[in-house]
Amino acid sequence: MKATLSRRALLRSGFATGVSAAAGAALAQDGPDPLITETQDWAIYTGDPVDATPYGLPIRFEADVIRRNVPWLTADPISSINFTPIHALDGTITPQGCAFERHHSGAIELAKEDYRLMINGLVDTPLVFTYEDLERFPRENHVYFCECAANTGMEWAGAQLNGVQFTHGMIHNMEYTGVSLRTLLNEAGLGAAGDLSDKWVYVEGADASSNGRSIPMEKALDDVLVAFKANGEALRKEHGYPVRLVVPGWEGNMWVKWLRRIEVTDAAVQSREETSKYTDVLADGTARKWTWVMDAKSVITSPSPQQPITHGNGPLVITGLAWSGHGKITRVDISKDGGMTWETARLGRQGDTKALTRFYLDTEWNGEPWLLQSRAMDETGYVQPTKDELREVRGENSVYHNNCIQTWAIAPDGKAENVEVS
Ligand SMILES: Nc1nc2c(c(=O)[nH]1)N[C@H]1C(S)=C(S)[C@@H](COP(=O)(O)O)O[C@H]1N2
Ligand SMILES: [Mo]
Repeated sequence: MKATLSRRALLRSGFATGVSAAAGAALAQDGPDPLITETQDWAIYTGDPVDATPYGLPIRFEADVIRRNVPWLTADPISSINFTPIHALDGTITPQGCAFERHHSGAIELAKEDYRLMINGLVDTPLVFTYEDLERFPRENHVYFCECAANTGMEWAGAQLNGVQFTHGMIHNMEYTGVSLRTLLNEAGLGAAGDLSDKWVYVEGADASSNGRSIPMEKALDDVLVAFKANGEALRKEHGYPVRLVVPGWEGNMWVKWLRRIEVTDAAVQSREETSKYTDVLADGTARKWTWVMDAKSVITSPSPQQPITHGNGPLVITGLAWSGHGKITRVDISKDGGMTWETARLGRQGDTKALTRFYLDTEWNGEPWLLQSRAMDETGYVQPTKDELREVRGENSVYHNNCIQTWAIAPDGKAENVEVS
């Protein structure tokens, strides 16, 4: 009770939220509240014993916070995608259990004992590592976002999917533990490769699709990780157990799961995943390729179509996520009028490089219709483009790399809808 009172006092002074209206209900204002005046079951009976749940799942009241897919999007759930419920999460870390999955031939089950990683090609000594071998190299910890290049890909021609989970949910952000790829390449020795500036590595997975991709040596020796833990625990099967590649800031397709082979080559392999797929068809029909970096992007996660305003007038927290494959997010602006005027949001925490950054705008809503947008800026000075600006450069044939500003129309009843403004 005391906490409620002091919170109200803070709200009244305008100190906590920067706005004057109170978000709480005045005590005793609407008659007695049984949740305050009556002793509840949970205070009378004991709860679950400690051995009831050896590995915990979210409480049943959160059963809605799950990955979802869009059945018509792909022909078969084996080669498909589901989406992170970003509308319902806060902070920046994505729990593995609801982090989006993208498979080209299903999620395979590969035991640590059966795991082998080969490094071959232009190396001094071709090597094969077991899982245990990998654990004996110096380890690093880094938080990075992984965004599928197709995230927001359905929105090019107009507003399509009515939920931020579906428009922007092909993204997750985890703390990875692993060995730098540089360490493993040096273990095999790169002397045989000669001049490294024009060399590549070709990485492939152990699943039927293999999902092979070519990565320039400069990136391979920079910040790429061979990861075996995410958010402190083993990778989940669907994220590549026991080992996946982490390619910070670059399109999710290059983050090869169930990593089985790394070949040092003197040219890109031009595999399926980097020619017929994951290239961007421009207005004149030609295709851009090697569009590896995910440009700065942001989106408001609440309010949003799956997260309408339900609490009536007064204080409102607008929140969302921003990220850039080029480094740190430095600023996020929010517009309530479809991009005519902007307010600068507060960053939940100074952003990590190539990781999700949470932003908040502590504001007030009194039933006005809004056209809500967010616009991210990164440390290179890049500003997230509008949809029209992006279309001018890219045309409407694209699927991948849509990092445009998203608009939610907020109606007087608090509902939100995916719309487009021009
Ligand atoms: N071996 C393998 N690696 C893969 C894929 C795959 O199908 N097989 N899908 C890729 C794609 S397109 C993306 S976007 C990311 C998705 O990673 P996630 O399933 O952990 O979200 O993994 C990539 N790595
Ligand atoms: Mo992807």
